[in-house]
Amino acid sequence: MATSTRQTNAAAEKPEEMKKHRLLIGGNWAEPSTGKWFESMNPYTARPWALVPRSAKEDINRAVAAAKAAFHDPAWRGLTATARGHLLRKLADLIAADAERLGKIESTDNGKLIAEMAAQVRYIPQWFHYFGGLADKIEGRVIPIDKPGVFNFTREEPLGVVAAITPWNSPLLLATWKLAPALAAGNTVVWKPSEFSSVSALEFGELFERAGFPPGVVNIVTGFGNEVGEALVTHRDVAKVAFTGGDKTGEQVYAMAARGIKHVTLELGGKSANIVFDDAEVEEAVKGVVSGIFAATGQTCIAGSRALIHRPIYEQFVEKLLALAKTAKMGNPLETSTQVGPVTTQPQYQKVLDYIRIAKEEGAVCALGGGPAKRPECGDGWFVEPTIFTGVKPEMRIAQEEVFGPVLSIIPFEDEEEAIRIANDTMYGLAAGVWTTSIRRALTMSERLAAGTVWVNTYRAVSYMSPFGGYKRSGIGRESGIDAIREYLQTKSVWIDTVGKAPNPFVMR
Ligand code: TXE
Repeated sequence: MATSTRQTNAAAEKPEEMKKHRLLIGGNWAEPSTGKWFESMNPYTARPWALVPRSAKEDINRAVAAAKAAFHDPAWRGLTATARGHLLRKLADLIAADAERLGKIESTDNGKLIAEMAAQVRYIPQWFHYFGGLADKIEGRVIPIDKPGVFNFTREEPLGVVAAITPWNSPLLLATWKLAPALAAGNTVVWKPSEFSSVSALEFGELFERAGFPPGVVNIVTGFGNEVGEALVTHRDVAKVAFTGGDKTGEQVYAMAARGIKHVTLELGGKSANIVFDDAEVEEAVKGVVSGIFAATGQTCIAGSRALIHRPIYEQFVEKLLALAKTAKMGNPLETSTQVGPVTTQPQYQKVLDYIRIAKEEGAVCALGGGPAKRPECGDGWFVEPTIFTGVKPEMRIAQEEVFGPVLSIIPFEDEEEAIRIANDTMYGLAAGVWTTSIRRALTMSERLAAGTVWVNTYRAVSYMSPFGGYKRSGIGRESGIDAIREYLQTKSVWIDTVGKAPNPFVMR
């Protein structure tokens, strides 16, 4: 049962029982050089529940040095690709065995539903199996070179030390999208999880050692973006930055990485349109729109935060949508019956409420919710009522900017042309949904939508097999799928003379 008062809700965690975590550097569990820890908050109780090391540049330096040493160490560099793949698959098995515990930690740390976090952690092993399987299929080519007396071939080589910087919304899943291909390709990693949800990363760290990864291949350093994130991105021995987070931070990370001419992948969120046509299966589309924005409390990069509804079904659709959204059960994310949990962080909670105020000031009509959730089952937690705005104009801030919370903007459209124009008219391009029974429409829309993922008659589906990433300001590069491994490789061209006769040394061969 959900707790019913603020007092009982908070009493779930006792500060004196908080676990004091350590950093993973070079295979050792280390204290931060600062000698300081910070509290990780449970969004449901709004109370601290664990202590996370507050690292500094010195710790990043130690971690990058360990990763660099491991990269060159024969214990890792000398492994056959098959042996490397085997380690990844061993890790996958360990994660599967530990999934329940890790899912519970994630849910406690970021407030997302146990139903979702447990399912995510159970699914994570697939990435390690898939990329583990790819490790020994990274092949170069023999080039039928146009010059006689020369043999030319390519080698696909790892980049070196990869910085993985991850956010708080799906901590282990989003890290996995980076770690699995990075390790399969033979890189080493320094992982900096979000300061708002570091606990699962530190617990996950133990599994690398148990799987048999050599020390230093994966290092985990916790702390704040400006204190350790920047030190990591700008470290001269980091070859690549793989980042998921907000677009403003992504812009800074990109600029910092550019100064060091580093490889970069960025996944930066979006303002995805969920487009419903009058020929859609309406009941399914209603569920799809609800799942697009209220699942995970809207805190997903792919949130369908704009519902574009075809004019002929507009009134009927909005009525059904409101009726379903009203039934959402809020409360303790650790209860399997809960459907909408708290917002993960206090600043994010404030940001969501600010956007609700802005939408009202802009003249949008609040048809549902519109403020903090005061329900008894929400206790002290950072809960926001599932909120739906109608009367939204495409140019309003609420229709252009990423809220990252349970706030939906509904916009009507007249025809396909207008739907495309509105859907594509934001600076983002991560995902889009289309609800229609017309195959022609499904194909046309999927071609014309400027988004890295288009779902037709479904929403929020991802897989280790399918590329994921953004158009426009939603990011650079792709995660998952066979080509993702290329984001962690570089190509070397090797030329071998086969005739043993030096050509004219004063001209290019
Ligand atoms: O993310 P940040 P925040 C969006 C969402 C949210 C907004 C802000 O709209 O409201 O971003 O969230 C690290 N150098 N998304 O502030 O800042 C930071 O420590 C290097 C979308 O939590 O992007 C964390 O590990 N690193 C998103 C990571 O960057 C820095 C998921 C992400 O934090 C840094 C989360 C710096 N200068 C938020 N500053 C998605 N794409 O799914 C911070 N970091």
